[in-house]
Amino acid sequence: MKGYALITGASSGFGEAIAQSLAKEGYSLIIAARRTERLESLKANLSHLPVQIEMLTVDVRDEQSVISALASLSDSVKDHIEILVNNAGLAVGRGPIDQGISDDWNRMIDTNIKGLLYVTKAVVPYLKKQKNGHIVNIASIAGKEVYAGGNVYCASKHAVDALSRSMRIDLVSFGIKVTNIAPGAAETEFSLVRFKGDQETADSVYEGYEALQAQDIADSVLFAVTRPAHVNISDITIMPTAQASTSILHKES
Ligand code: NDP
Ligand code: 8X3
Repeated sequence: MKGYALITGASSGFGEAIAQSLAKEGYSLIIAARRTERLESLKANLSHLPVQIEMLTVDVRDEQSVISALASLSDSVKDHIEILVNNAGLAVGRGPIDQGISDDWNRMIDTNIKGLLYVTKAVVPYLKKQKNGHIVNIASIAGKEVYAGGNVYCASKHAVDALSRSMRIDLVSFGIKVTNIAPGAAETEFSLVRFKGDQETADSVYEGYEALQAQDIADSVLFAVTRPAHVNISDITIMPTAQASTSILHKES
């Protein structure tokens, strides 16, 4: 019988699709995000599957709240966490460094880097108990390259990339796999969040080409976590066919 997969940012986009795919694969879930009603609806949608689903309403930026959320789970759940998907994250704003807004920078750094660290630190003790613990970090091609106006978001995802490589070293002796997934442009609520609710600008990001969909990322996660015990997929970079790099996106006019 499969254990639990804890997925942060499961209320939307990649996290929601990853949760659906892992539940269909037979994993029980711990789904985490700030929007409880979204988590409730995801849980209801998966109720036909023979898996357990726990919900954690948590802001990953708040370390104490992360610790309390984990503590609220029963031992029978915590002791069977096999997979952690560090997916919660966001970009806020896009523009030159000297016009950056400190609050936007803090939101990205606190969520994408510090939040990932808080959740990882809280969950690793349980993964160590497993023979097949696995951490999947959702980074970005913005963690491999930089692009105009991407400065702090790119820096935060470069940090995720570095943490994936560091975790692999720190956890290798415990048999814990670490997979870094670096998607390119994918159509989720990401751009709506980045452009602070400006739907028109968000929609324009995905016009003129076929963007990745959340399910494409979920398929990558599923592939990584279903390899044999001796195989670790270290890194997956996945882009739309129309994208060659962070800055080169072939759009039909
Ligand atoms: P969405 O905006 O659709 O989803 C983001 C998720 O993160 C939501 O579930 C949100 O939940 C959660 N989240 C954000 N802040 C917090 C927080 N402080 N505490 C807990 N949860 C939080 O975007 P995506 O699905 O596209 O993004 C998922 C990840 O993929 C992010 O790390 C993003 O950087 C990365 N990524 C996205 C790409 C894209 O083009 N879409 C490409 C490459 C990487 P809630 O608001 O309910 O808390
Ligand atoms: C999101 C992809 O290119 O908008 O991580 O930074 S990009």
